[in-house]
Amino acid sequence: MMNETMKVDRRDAKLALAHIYVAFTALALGGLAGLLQTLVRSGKFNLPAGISYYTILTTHGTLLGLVLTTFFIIGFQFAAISRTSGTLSDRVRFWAWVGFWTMTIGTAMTVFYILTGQASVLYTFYAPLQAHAGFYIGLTLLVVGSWISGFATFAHYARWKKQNPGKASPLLTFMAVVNMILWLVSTLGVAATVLIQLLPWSLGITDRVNVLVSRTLFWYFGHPLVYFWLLPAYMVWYAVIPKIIGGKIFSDSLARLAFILFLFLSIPVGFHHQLLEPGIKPFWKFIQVFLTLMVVVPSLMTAFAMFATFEAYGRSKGATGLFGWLRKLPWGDARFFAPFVGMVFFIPAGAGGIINASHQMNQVVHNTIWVTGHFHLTVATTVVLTFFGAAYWLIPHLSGRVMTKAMNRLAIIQTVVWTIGMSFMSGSMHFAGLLGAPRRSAFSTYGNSPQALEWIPYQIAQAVGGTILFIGIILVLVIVINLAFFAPKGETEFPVAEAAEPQERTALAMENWKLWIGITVALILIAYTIPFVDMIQNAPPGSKGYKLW
Ligand code: HAS
Repeated sequence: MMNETMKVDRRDAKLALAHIYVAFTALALGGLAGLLQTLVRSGKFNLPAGISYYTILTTHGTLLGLVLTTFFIIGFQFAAISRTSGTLSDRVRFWAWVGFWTMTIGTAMTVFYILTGQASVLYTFYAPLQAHAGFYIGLTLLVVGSWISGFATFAHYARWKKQNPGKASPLLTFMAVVNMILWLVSTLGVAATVLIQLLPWSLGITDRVNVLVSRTLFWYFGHPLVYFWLLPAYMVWYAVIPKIIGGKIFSDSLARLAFILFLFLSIPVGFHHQLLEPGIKPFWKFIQVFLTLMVVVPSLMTAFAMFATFEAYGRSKGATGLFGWLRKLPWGDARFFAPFVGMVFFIPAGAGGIINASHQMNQVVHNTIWVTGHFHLTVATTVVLTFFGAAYWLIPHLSGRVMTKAMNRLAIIQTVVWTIGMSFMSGSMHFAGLLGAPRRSAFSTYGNSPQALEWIPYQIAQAVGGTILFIGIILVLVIVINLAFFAPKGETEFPVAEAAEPQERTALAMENWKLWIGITVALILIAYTIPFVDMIQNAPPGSKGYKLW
């Protein structure tokens, strides 16, 4: 018989699906913008009707980096906590819907101001570029909505703890809670810069803005943002993939420890995005680079755990030799194949991150399109392919349908198309970046300078890759629409693996939230207090706002 936590309740399913629909709508629009960008940068295409490249670039970054991710993650996490800790209470579900609508209204507002050309400030909205106040208000609503969802998640977790005293929470619930704490603590930075600096400045209440402070507050948020994207992918890798392949979680405690390390180390590292920024003393950059290299450790632990899971499963099926286990993996199952390809891509992607974080090498790549290549491997491949792989069981589970063999085959083709498209696009971005090609810029031959002419073949390769990726987006949308509305009715499993050797006491010790949040705050204070005070005390005159588009 099905236990009450085996299937996500129909009302919770509706909530999760609503988030997922917005996420995939953002993918469709943001993906189209991405295609147009690569075509413009090839130098062979001009946007019609005077549309600015930077409007399209802002649409792309905001819809894919901020909207697709946040909505998919929150929808997935609500489904995961409902599946593993029981149906949401009516009150929690009510607040989750309030969160959803606040986020959706915020998104609609933000997109309106971007598409009407009033906010071409890119997804990082760096001052002194100044957007219409409506853009900042929309973003604020998006963040406030996500906070409401965060508190709804905590309330659900607290109820489970009350009902199960002395027990460790289910792994997926624990992970969702860590991710939402990470999100709450980090979004305080972006909320501060938007509410205290950018919004009054765009409304004309203040005349000038302290650029360094606003960028610092942005990156205080911006780096943990990338782990907010990554951790749900790790949730799938640790807790779902072992079940799909027929194995067990290598170590529940290791998974929990990795998540706690992400909580500690994701936030006090924002300076690695500002290594070339004047106004921050090298000592503080050094401290944050050191912490950045520490935050690599939980990813290395994850790599180890994944290899161990695959190898243990393969050997249990009789595999021999160093890599014999590879042959035992379910290559024909898109729920496994898409995330696995994501993992493989994360090896060069992570290596690229370590290059970026190394202060001297950062001078070579900073503000070049190499960095764009880096994040198309990390978020747009590792994370996104894992989300696609999760959608292949999550959507039919929630919609009460089943994935047909034909759709599974299409999903395998989709993954291959993505692999080819991204190899072209991200690969050539990395190479062009090493030759000095800038990021965040439209096509230009810079007065036919020989150096700029060298970049053009790579830019054409990016357009080829971008076109292939757009085909990949069409394929995934076909699959998603099928799974949500047209696939045959039936039961689809929400796979959750068991741990090889559950260690309840260790797992329980991992829920010492006061201590974990205390360490997180202490590390933030150590890494940020002195340089931040310095930035305010020794601030140059603030900057007026610029609208350069
Ligand atoms: Fe990054 C810039 C450093 C990870 C996203 N990053 C960005 C930006 C984005 C981004 C969006 O230090 C641009 C922001 C902007 O607009 O300016 N990044 C790092 C480091 C890591 C890292 C050290 N980044 C990510 C992840 C992202 C992401 C994850 C999104 C999800 N990044 C930087 C730096 C910059 C930067 C600088 C600023 C550059 C500049 O100058 O502007 C690390 O967390 C990476 C650790 C990862 C690993 C890989 C572990 C491998 C695993 C896979 C195992 C595979 C298996 C399969 C099991 C060490 C877990 C194997 C099977 C086989 C058959 C082989």
